[in-house]
Amino acid sequence: MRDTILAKQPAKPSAAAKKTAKSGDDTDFTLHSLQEAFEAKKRYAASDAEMMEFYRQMLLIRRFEEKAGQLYGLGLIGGFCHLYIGQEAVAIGLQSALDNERDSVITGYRDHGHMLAYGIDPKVIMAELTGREAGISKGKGGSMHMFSTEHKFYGGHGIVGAQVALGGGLALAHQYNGDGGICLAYFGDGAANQGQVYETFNMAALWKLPIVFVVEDNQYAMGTATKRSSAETAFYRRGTAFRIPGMEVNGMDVLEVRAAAEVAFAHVRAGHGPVLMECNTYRYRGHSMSDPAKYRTREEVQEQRDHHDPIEGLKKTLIEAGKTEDDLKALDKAIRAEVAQAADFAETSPEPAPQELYTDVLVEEY
Ligand SMILES: Cc1ncc(C[n+]2csc(CCOP(=O)(O)OP(=O)(O)O)c2C)c(N)n1
Ligand SMILES: [Mg+2]
Repeated sequence: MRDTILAKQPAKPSAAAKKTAKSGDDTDFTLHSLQEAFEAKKRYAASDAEMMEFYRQMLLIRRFEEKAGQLYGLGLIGGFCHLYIGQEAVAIGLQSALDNERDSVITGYRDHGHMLAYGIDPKVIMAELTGREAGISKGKGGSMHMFSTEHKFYGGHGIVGAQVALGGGLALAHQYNGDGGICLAYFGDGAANQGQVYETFNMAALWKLPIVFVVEDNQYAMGTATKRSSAETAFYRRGTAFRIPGMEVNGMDVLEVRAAAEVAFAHVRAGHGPVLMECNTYRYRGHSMSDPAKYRTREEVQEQRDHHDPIEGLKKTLIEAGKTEDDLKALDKAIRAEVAQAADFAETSPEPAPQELYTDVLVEEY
């Protein structure tokens, strides 16, 4: 994956270096411990029903985001709008392995896909995008600031990297309350260069917090390619100094992401502390709806669509497993109808009353 996008630096120690290191003093032992378990069984052995469900969920994100792009173009969505198209396998692969009763999720502003992956109703997400009262944040958060504490989804954050430190806090709450939950904290390759990320790594490792840090390396931070901004582009290595095991995952393959999730979550649930997972992925659209993406070629994007698309990839596996083009077309039709309904709901719902401006601003009781 990495070679096909942008050349990254050599990541792994040479075989010779590995050979001479004794397990006791091999400083990279911790780093690679989970990767080896994951590579032993790199693709999750999904049942046909599970595969269909992954396909449905990824397609729902794709169609939802396409519709959001259209509504933005029509002026129905204000402010910023960052689409998740291309990255669907990351959220679905990981969140399908969560225990929704106990676990929490936090991410940045590219959040619609994560909410859909969590099973949150597309209608209330779309209504939030269009700033309506029925939106999940009562129409006051918009694309970047959506929350559902009911679903243990803690945003939706516009400050790059802030969700990592907040995720550390969520993990501390899981540990303190002994509720058995883990936190999944997503952030981008650009956010990975933020100082607070490393402060959080340190405390999370020291206190063995139940958290999986997920770097969604979509190759760009706004218009800046990772190799132009990052001294170490193998992001899974970034926890080494804190003895956090790293995992390097093809984020365009939902079954691979799911297999990695199983290994990481088991480690964290067993009380061994955090894991840092790098998912290599690609965003097809610009950084936000206002970005014409002139910093990369059309061919580069097309190459990803043609050869690495997560939905097309799973479609191939499904067809090999006996599904027909017609089965998948019927599913697409149903999803398009669901998304169209969400858009109608969002366009026709009332806006919040003016007095809503003064609610949910300050916490009055603790
Ligand atoms: C603290 C802070 N600095 C800068 C910005 C402006 N900004 C918004 S998104 C972004 C790029 C982040 O890229 P990345 O972490 O790779 O996430 P992606 O957008 O690719 O999902 C920047 C610099 C911000 N919102 N917050
Ligand atoms: Mg990025």
